[in-house]
Amino acid sequence: MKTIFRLLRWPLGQIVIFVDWITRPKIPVYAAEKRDELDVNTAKMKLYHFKQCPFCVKTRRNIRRLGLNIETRDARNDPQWNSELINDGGRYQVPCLRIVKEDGSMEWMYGSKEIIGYLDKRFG
Ligand SMILES: N[C@@H](CCC(=O)N[C@@H](CS)C(=O)NCC(=O)O)C(=O)O
Repeated sequence: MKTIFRLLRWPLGQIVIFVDWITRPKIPVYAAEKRDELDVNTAKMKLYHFKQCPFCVKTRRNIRRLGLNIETRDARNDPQWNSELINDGGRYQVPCLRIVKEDGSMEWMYGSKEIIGYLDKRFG
């Protein structure tokens, strides 16, 4: 059973990516001033993710819908992001949003629901 799931995981993940691609939300266009303000704020955020993870797809779609530029970091394939997520974040789970706060401290926010709720509240 485990082997079947492993074999199906990749094609299913590709289907998720394809469906996401054909139904992508439109990126809103902001006035230059608002765009700059958003970019300054989101420069302090990084999204640790897996390309095929459905929770990450959901989170990335929300980021796109809000028109945010948040750097994504592939925590499955890139050893640096993988190790940062585990050692600094504390858990090997994606999506995870790393936020640099006003005082310079770092928050590692786990869970698609929490991340989407936070971004909606802050930028929606
Ligand atoms: N409740 C979490 C679930 C996240 C989750 O299950 N992520 C999976 C990938 S789809 C994960 O991080 N798995 C770790 C692993 O593969 O070891 C959310 O909504 O973000």
